[in-house]
Amino acid sequence: MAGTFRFSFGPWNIHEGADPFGPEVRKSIPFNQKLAAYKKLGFDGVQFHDDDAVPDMNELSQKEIIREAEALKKTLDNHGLTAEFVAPRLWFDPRTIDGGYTSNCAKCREYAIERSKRTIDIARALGTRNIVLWLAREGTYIREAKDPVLAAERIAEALQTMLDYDRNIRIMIESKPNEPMDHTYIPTIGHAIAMGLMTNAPERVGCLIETAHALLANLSPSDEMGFALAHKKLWSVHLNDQNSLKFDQDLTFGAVDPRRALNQVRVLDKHDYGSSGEWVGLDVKVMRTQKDGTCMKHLEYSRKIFLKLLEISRSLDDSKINQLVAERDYEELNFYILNAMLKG
Ligand code: XUL
Ligand code: MN
Repeated sequence: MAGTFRFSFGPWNIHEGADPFGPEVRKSIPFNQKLAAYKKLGFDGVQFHDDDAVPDMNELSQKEIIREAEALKKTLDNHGLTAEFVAPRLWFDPRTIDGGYTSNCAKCREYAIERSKRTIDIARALGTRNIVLWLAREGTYIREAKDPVLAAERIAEALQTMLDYDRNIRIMIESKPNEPMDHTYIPTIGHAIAMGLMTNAPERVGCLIETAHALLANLSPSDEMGFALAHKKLWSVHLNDQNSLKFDQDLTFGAVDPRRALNQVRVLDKHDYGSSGEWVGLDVKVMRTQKDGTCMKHLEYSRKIFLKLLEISRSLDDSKINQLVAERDYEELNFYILNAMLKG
């Protein structure tokens, strides 16, 4: 019997529509109202940045942070929701202007590490062992600004400090090649997996693959997923879509290239993604043009599209595919897949 999937997203996926060229266009939806929407939209898991869970955490002591996170855990329980992961937001603070773990300033690096430890405290209180690192500013605008060898060593040292701080956590690195930086130090999933090997607990370092981030590196998201699955390192995903090489668009899953989306669903399904508790996470932006009251459809529809593609993938006749592969009739295979999608 084929597996079933459970879905998650982060509260930042329901937002007010500001972009670099204009202000908010929708009213803020209070956090509790967002939580109340999860189940209705078909989601059971919540992804958190540390300060989504504990706002203004830099103003609070470690004890206060843990107390707030424990209160949130009760709220999640009341909603029947599970925390999937917590990620340190290391890109907003003035101390992380030039990076966190790779900053050239020792005091700023220290801040990044301390903040990451608080993220782990929050994760523990929320009942998850998963820490996601999207290393937003660990890179450069000009190459001469940092030493790339030292940068890799500093990221490894930060990972090690986190792994030692709590021997139960595991770290999922979310690679992205650019934005906000010109180049980042962990642009692809191969880099993410290799970073784990620089620690003494590589079995607790895996990855999260985001569709758009793979596309920004001009790579195939389903092949990236396949590579990580072969290494047993695919511990989460951020499904979305992207219309060519530009800023990170976070479009509704499958909106640009449904076949590319089908192949992501297919590789996950065929290789039992989810059977060890992995979530199907979405990281999708609301179109700026959506009005108040219709700003959650991108989540509902991304999930529906995933399930429709799953149905199509499972309807494909594997013996027919194997036969066409054996005959090397890829033109026929191409038509078979497209025909199934266009009927679907
Ligand atoms: C940024 C991105 C983030 C991470 C979580 O491109 O995808 O939302 O997923 O920090
Ligand atoms: Mn993401």
